[in-house]
Amino acid sequence: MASNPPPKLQIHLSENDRLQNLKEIFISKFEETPMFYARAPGRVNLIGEHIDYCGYAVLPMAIEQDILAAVSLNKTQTIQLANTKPLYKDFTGSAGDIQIDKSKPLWHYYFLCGLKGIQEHFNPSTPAGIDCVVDGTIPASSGLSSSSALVCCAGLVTLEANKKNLSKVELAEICARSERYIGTEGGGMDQSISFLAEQGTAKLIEFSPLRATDVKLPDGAVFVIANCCVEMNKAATSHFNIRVVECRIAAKLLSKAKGLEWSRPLKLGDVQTELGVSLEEMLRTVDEVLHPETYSKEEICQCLGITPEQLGSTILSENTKHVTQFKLYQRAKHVYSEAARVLQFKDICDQAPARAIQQLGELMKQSHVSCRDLYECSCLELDQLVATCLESGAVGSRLTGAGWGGCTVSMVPNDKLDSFLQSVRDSYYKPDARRAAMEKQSLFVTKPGRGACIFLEA
Ligand code: ADP
Ligand code: NG1
Repeated sequence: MASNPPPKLQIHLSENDRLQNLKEIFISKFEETPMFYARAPGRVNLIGEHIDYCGYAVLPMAIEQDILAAVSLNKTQTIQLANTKPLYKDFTGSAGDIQIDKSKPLWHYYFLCGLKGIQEHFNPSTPAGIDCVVDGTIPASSGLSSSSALVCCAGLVTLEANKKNLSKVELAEICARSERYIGTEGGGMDQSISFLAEQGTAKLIEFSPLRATDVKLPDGAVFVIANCCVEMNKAATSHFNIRVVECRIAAKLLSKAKGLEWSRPLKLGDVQTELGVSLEEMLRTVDEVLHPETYSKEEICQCLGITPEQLGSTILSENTKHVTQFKLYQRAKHVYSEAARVLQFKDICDQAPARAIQQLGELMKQSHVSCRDLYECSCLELDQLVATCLESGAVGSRLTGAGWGGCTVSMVPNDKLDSFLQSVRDSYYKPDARRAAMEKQSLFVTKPGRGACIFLEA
């Protein structure tokens, strides 16, 4: 399945109000009919946070909310982008000269990331000119991967516009790499699930090589997403890349202490693989090698026997060069324990014991505590919302996605769903006018949705 290209589905537009509406906007903008439509979904990560870029498996599912694009080709090799939301301004540029400015994450740069990734893969002598209107329903900067859905949609648009073929796995890998043009050093979970998702099942996503395995979620409970209503744009801040860098440094220190070759690019997952030990053993190694106090740049340089200039040029990224203190012990502890929780979550889903729902809920709770205390990627509002969800009847609740704002995901027994929703509304949304105004699109039940596809008008 995964080696197949994304499906091309014939669709009657009269049966789909959103596509019909997008078609009309496209016609009023470009005075012609779209040739095709592309769709890429957002995702909710059920467990496995901030470990994809360390090489560890994660467990997301696609959501119904997506990025949808109406597309036609032009003969002038121009990229013309418009958006149904006035917040996102029109863009025009040359298909032969793609520029992405890392210092300013404007929306069209995300589109250009996907486009550039596909162009670089095929290196066409005359890249297709593309006219495109984008319509998105994923709350932005909220941990549901609106940015990656946009990058994946743009990648798919560019593939189809240039009449090329790639498998879902190849597309996911290209889009994961090319989203990094925006400046964030993400791991690939979001692009992988956007292409590899299948309706009705969550997926265990593993890397190197990229593969997705079905995870059947237990009957008897549903997953509810709740947005804490604090936005956090990854590319506009350095929070995300600081964590990536802390993990990178921790991997080097652990490798060096264990006598491994540490000077090449290394992930925390590589250290475990090379040592050939269990995750539990890695947690003991962290206790043995790293200290909980923060590390200064000087201490890191001393441990590795490198100069501050070498640290800056080979380990730190552009927007982390200013950082002076690094927490390595806490970050490594989170990564290895979270990686173990993902595997336990999958095992429980596979074996479906009598108390599966309670056991999964417990793992979700532990994951949130680890994100909050060890990885420090939560915020007061997320913690408050997780507590509210648990008090309202969820068996498990945690932040989802990058964090520092955005959404929680909670596991709620079917028979408690109505009272849960009412209680979260009353406690978290209604008392605050801004939250109350956002409640409708902020609190919803979600089911595993399907992956990216092309629509053609029947
Ligand atoms: P997320 O966690 O949702 O991926 P990011 O902060 O990484 O959040 O990316 C959000 C950015 O993605 C927005 O600031 C915007 O530039 C882009 N984006 C999201 N949704 C849309 C949309 N519907 N149309 C255009 N751009 C969008
Ligand atoms: P979101 O939630 O989309 O910002 C980010 C990374 C993921 C992963 C999660 C944390 C990107 C594009 N996405 O997701 O790879 O590391 O944070 O688990 O950087």
